[in-house]
Amino acid sequence: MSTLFISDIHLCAQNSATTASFLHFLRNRALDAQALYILGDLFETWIGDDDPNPLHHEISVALQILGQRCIPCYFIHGNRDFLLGKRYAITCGMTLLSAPQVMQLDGLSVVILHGDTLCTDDSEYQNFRRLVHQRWRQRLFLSLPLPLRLRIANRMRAKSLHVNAIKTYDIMDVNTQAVMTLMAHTGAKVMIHGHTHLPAIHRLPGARCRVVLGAWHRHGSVIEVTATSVKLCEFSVKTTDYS
Ligand code: LP5
Ligand code: MN
Repeated sequence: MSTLFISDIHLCAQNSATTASFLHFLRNRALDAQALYILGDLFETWIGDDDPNPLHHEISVALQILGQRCIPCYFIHGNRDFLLGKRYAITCGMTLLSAPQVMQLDGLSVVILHGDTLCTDDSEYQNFRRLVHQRWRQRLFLSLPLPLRLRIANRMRAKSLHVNAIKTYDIMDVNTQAVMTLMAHTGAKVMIHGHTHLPAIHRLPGARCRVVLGAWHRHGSVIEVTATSVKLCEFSVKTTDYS
């Protein structure tokens, strides 16, 4: 039995191939898992649990199947869906976790997080993150009419795409010192995160490693942890054949 980790699926109504692939994953591969951890950016954007988007209902119904099979599902917020709240999590049967979260898997100490907080060289983003994580701003935003919230989110996405095109990859990747500090602080042997869309297994000093999930664009990405291994797997989003 394995514990599965995924992130950065970026579900949205416009990308039906990714939705189909994710539903296939939930109805097949995930049913053999011991637990499923979603490490943020499940959705392209989240503007409130009261958004009547039919995709949200479709995904919650599919996630409920895990609960019915006694497969726990956990969710850590990403930078796109940090407003996903308890109300939606309950309809999915997901447990919301704060990050970073340290867990023991068959005696292996693992720290999990979305990954955006490790990108400390991107000071512009970290400032933006601090602002939008203020509770009062979030409450104010969530009290606005849905069409206005959607317009603001679209403006933010457009601005983000624009500034990301100018930023270097180095700035948008994780900061090595931030990684080492968190590993030392938590005592974890393995770190699992997403966000950077740069799937890889990075060996670190002291027999430790950092495993990075990919985004579900052309390929799906999943990390499987068993009692004996930590594997990063990619599969075609169209056929969902595992490799
Ligand atoms: O998301 P991605 O991969 O493109 O880039 C991220 C960082 N960008 C973001 C912004 C999100 O994409 C926007 C999400 C909208 C969520 C829903 C609305 C919630 C509103 C809540 C209000 C309380 O996270 C990007 C990083 C990149 O990852 C790599 O790490 O670089 O960071 C930025 O783009 C931040 C910019 O550097 C500065 C922020 C510009 C936003 C200005 C907003 C103006 C909108 C005005 C509306 C009135
Ligand atoms: Mn992200």
